[in-house]
Amino acid sequence: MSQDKTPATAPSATPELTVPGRRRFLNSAAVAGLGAGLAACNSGSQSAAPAGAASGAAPAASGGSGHAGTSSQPGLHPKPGELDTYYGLWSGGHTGDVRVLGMPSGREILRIPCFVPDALVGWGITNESKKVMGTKADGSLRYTVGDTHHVHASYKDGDYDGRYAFVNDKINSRIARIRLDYFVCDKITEIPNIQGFHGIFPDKRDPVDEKINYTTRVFAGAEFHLPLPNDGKGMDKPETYRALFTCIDVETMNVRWQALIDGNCDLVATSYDGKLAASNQYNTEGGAHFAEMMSAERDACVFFHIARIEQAVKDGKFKTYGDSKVPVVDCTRKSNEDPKTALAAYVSVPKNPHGVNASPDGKYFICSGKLSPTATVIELAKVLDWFDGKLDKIDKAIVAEVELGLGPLHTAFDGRGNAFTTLFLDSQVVKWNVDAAIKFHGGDKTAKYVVDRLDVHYQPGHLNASGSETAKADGKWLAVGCKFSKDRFLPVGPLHPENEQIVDISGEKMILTGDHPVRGEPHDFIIFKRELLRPKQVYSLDDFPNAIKDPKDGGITRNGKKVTVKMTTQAPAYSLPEFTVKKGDEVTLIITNLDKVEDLTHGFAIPKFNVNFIVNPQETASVTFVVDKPGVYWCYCTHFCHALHLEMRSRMFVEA
Ligand code: RUQ
Ligand code: CUA
Ligand code: CA
Repeated sequence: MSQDKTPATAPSATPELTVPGRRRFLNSAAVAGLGAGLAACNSGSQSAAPAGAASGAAPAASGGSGHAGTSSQPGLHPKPGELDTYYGLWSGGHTGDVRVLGMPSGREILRIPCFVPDALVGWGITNESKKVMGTKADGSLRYTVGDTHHVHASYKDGDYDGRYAFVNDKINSRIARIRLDYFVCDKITEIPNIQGFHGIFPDKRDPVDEKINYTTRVFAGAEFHLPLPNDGKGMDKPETYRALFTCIDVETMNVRWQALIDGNCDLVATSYDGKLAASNQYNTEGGAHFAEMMSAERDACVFFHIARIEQAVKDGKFKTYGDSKVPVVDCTRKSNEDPKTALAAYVSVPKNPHGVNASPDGKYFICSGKLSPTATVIELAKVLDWFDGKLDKIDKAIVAEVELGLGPLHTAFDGRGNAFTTLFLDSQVVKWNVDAAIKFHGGDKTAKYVVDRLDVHYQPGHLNASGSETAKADGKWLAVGCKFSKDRFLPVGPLHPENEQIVDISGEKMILTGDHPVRGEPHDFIIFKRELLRPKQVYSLDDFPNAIKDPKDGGITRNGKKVTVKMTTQAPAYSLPEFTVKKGDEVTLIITNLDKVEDLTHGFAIPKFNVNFIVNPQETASVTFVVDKPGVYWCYCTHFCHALHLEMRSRMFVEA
């Protein structure tokens, strides 16, 4: 069965479109607006002529239509009661959250609110979550919008260690840390001096101390350049705007340092030896307008020598900007021409690259061309050679630059030497062999680097494979985040879900094995073996300094107009069946759930006062609100907990 065909029985919004026509239509729709920015295919291409460019058929595209469509691997559709074998952590985009998916089924298990309030759990309602999110002087939330793009987890010995995940907020330049024992966000840091915080990546070991074989830093790239400081002066001089690359400490979540660069930052990658971090740059032009950002034929991937940068900070060779105390070192081109002292190096990459991904063997970073139909393979040992004065030109670290197809964005790996790159404009994933590409680039024109092509539906952005960002890439499953789902799901009005497609990559050919819709608008994700996490289902009372350990310790205390109400829960009752306060009081309500049973979560809702939150087993949560209207208010449990869940109530009397 062709994956291109809408099944005859399915309703289609555009039944008149023939199959190749539809692909062409989508293609041209996606190209519109990129216009003249697209680089032409300009060197010998290898089965890499863009699909749909002439005939609508993809060359070497047997992956698109030749498969029976059945996977040889077990586990895509677990039977009822069966568990998935992998976790997936998905960014939620401008829903501001992180989603947990079971893989390979693609079933959504949890949403972890980070930057944006969440009504299910009371994120942004409880005092504890507001403290993480950040408040203004009046106690209200500083921000209620977010834009998460990239989720990555902490490492030990080149694999995930199950401690933390990190996610960026592009709108307000914040980074969130998620504890992977409880799947909750526990820290958010706002990064100074930047806008458009996009790429993020943890380091994988220490750049200096060999013994530290785990993540201690996270790096952040900023896309948008700004006047420094951004205080209203120099706004009309975009040529003086600058972007910064930032390093954050993972334990304190404080910003350690920033690096002033030329151009901007897009995605970020880190090396397995901890020595290098890099960011792709699409705007080396420093342009403030669309056309200016596409004027240069080549942009760059900027490499940071972490140990030297941190030595420069220690030596006091830095500046600060405005109110920020964060040390900023100089990583501009002009100040870093001597390799022996350089803090940064700019490797040239064709026109407006996007993703940069580290191969699991630790040897290469691969930059996807976006406006160029190419991927650029950079050998890290050679970058280090340049810093050591052993390589005369930094661009000699480029060991391959090969054509893949139109609109390459991101690359994943199978751990067997193959790379998988999304082609946004071609709506394909191309599987290619890195060693063969290096041979081809080195002059061996018989080297066949394209292994397979697979049509996906439609316009893929990120993709990732199981363990792809670790030394343990296992080459089993690939997920593809398709930005447009078009006709793949029942129509629901103008807003379409995205289409996450699951691909079996265990064999030579890619096999498309599943579609599932996701609520907008995930960007990136990671997939890893379930054994890597040991989540806890019940909190410890001691995790909460304000826990009420015994119902007898509950009750009301008053201090002027400030009233504290403490109660516990044990299904199906609150320890206080009623409590009395006065009009005008500022009430702080603290609830400890004393139930120890897994899955026994209670809610607490108070009508008319915008209070609703949950308390998980052995958790303590609190809210503070002002009671401005006398009357009886039935507080009730919102989270189904017991046969007598509806009876689980309390009364708040507000006296006039
Ligand atoms: S970016 S579609 Cu926000 Cu991750 Cu590449
Ligand atoms: Cu407690 Cu429902
Ligand atoms: Ca550019």
